Amino acid sequence: MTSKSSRDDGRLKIAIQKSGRLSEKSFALLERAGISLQKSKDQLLCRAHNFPLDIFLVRDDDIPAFLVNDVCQLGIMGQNSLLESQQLDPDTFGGLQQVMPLGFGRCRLSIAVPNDMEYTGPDSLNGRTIATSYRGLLAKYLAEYKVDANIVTMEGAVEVAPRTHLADAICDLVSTGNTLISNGLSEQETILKSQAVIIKNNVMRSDIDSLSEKILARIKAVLSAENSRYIMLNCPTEALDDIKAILPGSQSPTVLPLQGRDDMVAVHAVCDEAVFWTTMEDLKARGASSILVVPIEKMLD
Ligand code: PRT
Ligand code: ZN
Repeated sequence: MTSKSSRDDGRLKIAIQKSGRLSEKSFALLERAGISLQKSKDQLLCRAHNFPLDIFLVRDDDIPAFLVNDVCQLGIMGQNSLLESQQLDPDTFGGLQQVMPLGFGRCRLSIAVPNDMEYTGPDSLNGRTIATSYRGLLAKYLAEYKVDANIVTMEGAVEVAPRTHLADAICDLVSTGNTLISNGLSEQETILKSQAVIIKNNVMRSDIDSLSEKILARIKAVLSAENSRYIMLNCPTEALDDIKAILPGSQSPTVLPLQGRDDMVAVHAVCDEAVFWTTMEDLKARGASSILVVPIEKMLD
């Protein structure tokens, strides 16, 4: 009897965070890309019904290892975690590629110090102890600025380290900044800006690679539709050039005649940027009327 191992079953495997800040948005993105999943967060594996694809639900820190061992071929994780793995172990993880930023999970890796500590620049950290879960990225930053500081590695609750005298300063992820404020810390240096990304294994079997390309194209389409708007308006023919010039991020708009009106046309355009009220007011001031801005559900170039 021949049985294919799960690695060779011809299905693409994507690793996403099982539970945490990136988990729901990762699921939602795959669903918007037309993948129908049976959600069962207790399991390690989740099969897609309508695409040869399995989702592995794992801890975010384990995603790079799932990829380099070819258990999974794509992963969704924070750039911060990927870059930290690559910094700590370039031989193992250096070949993983970031293929697409996803626009969620935005945060920054920052150095913060107690409000009452005098801080004039990275030099102020000389001889100090800094607590962090990002030893690799912090050490790289300190080396770049020629700062000689001690690093204490902590897995969590980094923000309490100065209060408990475990460290003088911290280096941690920040999004709203509320955690720093409520712990009497002030943000001083941003080491890295991060968001969720799709990562890819550098070597992939060709049949799996074509599945991966198909999913990546769908995800790209979802993201560009999300950021785009379809705009429709009527305007005097003579104002057309003016109107086209201020349509935000649109390529060539479609211009249609308006029945019974020689002096007016309808303009339809896909704008790949936000359309603000101020833009609509500018369009109106240049003679546009009946301006409609609608979201786009799907878009495939
Ligand atoms: O269990 P597992 O290991 O999978 O999860 P985890 O606990 O390691 O990760 P999780 O879910 O906390 O974060 C996953 C990813 O979300 C991170 O690697 C980042 O890419 C991204 N992300 C975005 C954040 C934040 N924003 C964030 N604010 N990760 C953590 N934080 C923490 C930060 O460490 C600090 O404790 O939130 C606190 C600060 O938040 P603010 O809003 O008060 O500034
Ligand atoms: Zn983690």
